[in-house]
Amino acid sequence: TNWETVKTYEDILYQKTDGIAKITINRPHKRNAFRPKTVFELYAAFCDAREDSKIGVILLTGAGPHTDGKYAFCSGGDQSVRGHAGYVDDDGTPRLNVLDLQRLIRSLPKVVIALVAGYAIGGGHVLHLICDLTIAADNAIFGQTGPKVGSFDGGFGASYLARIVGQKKAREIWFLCRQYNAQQALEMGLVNTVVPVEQLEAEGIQWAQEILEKSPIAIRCLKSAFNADCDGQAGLQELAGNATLLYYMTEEGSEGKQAFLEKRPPNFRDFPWLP
Ligand code: 2NE
Repeated sequence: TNWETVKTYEDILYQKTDGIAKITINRPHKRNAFRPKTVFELYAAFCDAREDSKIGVILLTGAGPHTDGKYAFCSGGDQSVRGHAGYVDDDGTPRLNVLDLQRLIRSLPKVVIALVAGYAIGGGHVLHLICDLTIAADNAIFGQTGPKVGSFDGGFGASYLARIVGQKKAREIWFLCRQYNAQQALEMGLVNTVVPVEQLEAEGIQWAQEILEKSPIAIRCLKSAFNADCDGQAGLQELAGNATLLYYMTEEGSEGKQAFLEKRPPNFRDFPWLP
């Protein structure tokens, strides 16, 4: 694939090819753990991909293998910069800014596919979880560690996990902090498919290309509909935003604006009150 670098960052790689953006967490020496800076960079790249109307699918992955031969998607928050009230960057401010990133990935109206090779652990597990689809390599390992390392994600990390794998399994995952292999993840419905690690990116591109053949508005309405079921008023806002978008695209919606600009009363009389 002919990947073009969009912008150079310190902790991530950001590339695009025809219709597809690829965002790679690039801290393999830390199993791709994120610090606040990593998350700010991820957020910026996701915003760029969201704003680019040529991009329909975003692949999120981790750089690897590391020099020790091991792979990681992401091992969660970088515990070495975890301070008194959150993860601390050079400015000394404690943060949990990965929560902003989770909401962005979930709400942006394009398809986000996690490509997981090796560890998706802790906050890294939650990141794959909130992506629309997950393709796992056969060496993928999934799990939460919060109760072991003094943390927890009671947001999407708990409730959305339970929507996906069921209450019993979600409680097992969090309460016991075990690790699960790719086959077990597939059986739980935690991932969409499992492929040999060397095929992971090719499979992601194949899925992306199939999606790119489909109708962008149908896909964005479906994503917001799936979200609305779990996301309360924020979910309804997304769904309703799509209704507004479609309304703006009608002559009827346009008549209101046109009348205002022409300083005349709107004429909606010709538009039908459909059954
Ligand atoms: C991922 C895992 C299971 C891999 O184990 P292994 O044995 O393959 O590698 P190792 O030796 O543990 O790790 C390799 C290097 O990466 C660093 C390690 O410290 C080690 O560094 P060196 O000793 O070579 O210098 N590393 C790995 N993960 C790191 C991390 N998260 N932070 C900083 N350095 C890390 C194993 O490494 C592991 O269990 N990692 C920790 C997983 C974890 O507990 N993550 C945090 C969960 S909490 C969280 O993410 C979170 C949240 O709960 C709520 C909101 C936001 C975030």
